[in-house]
Amino acid sequence: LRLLSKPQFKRTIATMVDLVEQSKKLAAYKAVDENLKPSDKYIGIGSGSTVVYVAERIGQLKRPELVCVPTGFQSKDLIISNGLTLGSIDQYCDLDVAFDGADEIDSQLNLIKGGGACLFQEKLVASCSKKFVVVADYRKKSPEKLGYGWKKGVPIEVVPSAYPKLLREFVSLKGKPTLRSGLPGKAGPIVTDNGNFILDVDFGEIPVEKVESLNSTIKALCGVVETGFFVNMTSKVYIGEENGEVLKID
Ligand code: ABF
Repeated sequence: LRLLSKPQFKRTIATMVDLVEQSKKLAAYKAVDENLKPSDKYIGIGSGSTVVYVAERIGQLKRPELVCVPTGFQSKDLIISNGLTLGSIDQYCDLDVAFDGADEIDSQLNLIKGGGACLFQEKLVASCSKKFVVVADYRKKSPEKLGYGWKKGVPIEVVPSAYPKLLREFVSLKGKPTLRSGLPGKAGPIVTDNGNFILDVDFGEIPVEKVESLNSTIKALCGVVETGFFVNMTSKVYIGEENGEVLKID
């Protein structure tokens, strides 16, 4: 890229961005077309930029009987702006299918999620759903190991008063924890929809076979609300590839 002139560089970056967007859209549309059944009524809608295309596709289907349950503020907006009917997880805790994005996906369909700080509600919605369908672009594949991909570390939602104690415990577990800071111009840590903090803990590369036990160890610590590991929850993954194809894994 460094050998390119400025206009060539700009064009190359624009093409890369287009490619990523195109792959997200293809994955999301295919996931909806193959998984939203005529009998389905209650749908979970996740967060992030790939799920934008899920909501767009569901909106195009003109199915007024569908009730869509969001995983946070952004997905609530998405549901409304696509003309879909909004529900909430405490009203509808038996969902037919839920669609969501991911930060990393391994070969066993374990995920790291939580880059957008909505991991608790995302896990709640996924665990209330008969089918959990993940949509992503090709950059999210981490077949053999998690924790070293697109974003570094594992997001963990914690109760604010417990975070100093948890910082120490994550260091004992050989992690490097960072308290996620607020939005630019906003001092202090980010606060989740549930009033909690997020610790991003870098455990280095986590081999697929160790994900489940590390997740259990973290979940057992007092003060941890949820981890960004999604283990044994995913029914299917749709990945938009660079060549325009969609890889389906189930
Ligand atoms: C949510 O959005 C998060 O759990 C995950 O961090 C992120 C994926 O977003 P995108 O589709 O923009 O990559 O699903």
